[in-house]
Amino acid sequence: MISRIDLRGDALPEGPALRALLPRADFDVAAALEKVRPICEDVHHRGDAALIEFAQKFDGVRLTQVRVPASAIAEALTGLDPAVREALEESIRRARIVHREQRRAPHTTQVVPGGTVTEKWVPVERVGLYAPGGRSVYPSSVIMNAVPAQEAGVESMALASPPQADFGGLPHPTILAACALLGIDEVYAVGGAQAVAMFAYGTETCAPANMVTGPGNIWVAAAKRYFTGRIGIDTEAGPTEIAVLADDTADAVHVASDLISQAEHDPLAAAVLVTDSVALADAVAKELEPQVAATKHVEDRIVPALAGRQSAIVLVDGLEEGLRVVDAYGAEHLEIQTADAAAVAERVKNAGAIFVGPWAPVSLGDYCAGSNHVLPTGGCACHSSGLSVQSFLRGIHIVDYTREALADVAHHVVTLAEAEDLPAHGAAVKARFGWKVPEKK
Ligand code: HSO
Ligand code: ZN
Repeated sequence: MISRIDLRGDALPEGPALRALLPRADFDVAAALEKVRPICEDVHHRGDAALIEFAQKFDGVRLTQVRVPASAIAEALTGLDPAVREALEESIRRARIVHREQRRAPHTTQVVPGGTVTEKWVPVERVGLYAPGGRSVYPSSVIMNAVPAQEAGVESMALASPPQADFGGLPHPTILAACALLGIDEVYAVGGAQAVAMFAYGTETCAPANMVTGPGNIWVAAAKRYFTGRIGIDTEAGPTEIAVLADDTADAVHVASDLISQAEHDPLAAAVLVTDSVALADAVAKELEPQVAATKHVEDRIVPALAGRQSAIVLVDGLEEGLRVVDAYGAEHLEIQTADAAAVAERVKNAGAIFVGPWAPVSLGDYCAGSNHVLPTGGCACHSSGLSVQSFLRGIHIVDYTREALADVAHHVVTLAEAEDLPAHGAAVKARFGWKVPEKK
């Protein structure tokens, strides 16, 4: 069901050449861009009327308004299974514990006597969260997006999720219930690229947002790319990935179940085992069969995900080579199932999140570890981080110099201005000292 890539024997190539040997899904956001452009521009020009038309066309739902009434949100919470409510509340509680500690205090640096630079942190004013519908109804993702934004101090937050024909044209009730638990009362029954456009441009009923976050399909990712530069985004969020770095101390049953757990998301999801143990590789490959047979979502997602070119068991000579492979891959989620797993995790440079040892499966992080599950995919872990309080903050430098401190450095400013052929820059300093460069001290 899963292919093998044997990298044993020869020395591993460097950087991009090593990356090229590793499996990865095609997720062509650029190709989708042309298709979302007219949708986004239609929302720009016709606002709510366009959103209502798209709901009919894409979701098969006849809407009279796009805003979800407060009563529907309250009813969704009343109707929520108490066990699900308790689990969501625990997930929120743990996420708050972690994200609260990510808040940043302003910091002042005394550069010279009389000259300071203070960095203050200001939350983004208004954020639009997207929650997918259809195959992926993830109230946990609402939590993972809302909690860091709230802990960052974002004042205005709205959520959009596709209208569901099965639920009277409202978003999925569990999504609405999660909103109620998080205190989000501005909710729109709008899905896909048009939801991103609604937040980017604003409509008659929805005020424009400064930033849009949240997972979605390729159309949502393409719309985020379309608006990059106009609004902030989290990541484009490609299909889920799990990589497991394991040696012969790992339990094949655990490794197989963790690979399947992320394959369950999407036929394009990636599951990659990197190991120096042929015995473990064989045991995991064997173990996949009964475990896959015993679960749901087999033919539509798990089998295509595990059998796809994005998934593989990668054989390496040893732990050092394994580390080089997982760093080259830069997985969204990386599990370390080796001897001395914590020390091995310390050495990893590229991963969205790292799960250490036998008792930290990725699914714990998906729901209840306190960590965030919105993580960079597609190798973006080499340059980006997962969602955090920091994602919703802007750092602003406040420059404060006295007359003396400016006089002290004025000659350098004037010299650099002349070197860049920008004499007016130098003049702005000279003007403050009778149009002369103050004497060097
Ligand atoms: N593993 C997904 C998040 C998720 N899992 C939501 C379950 N629900 C991407 O990190
Ligand atoms: Zn998951």
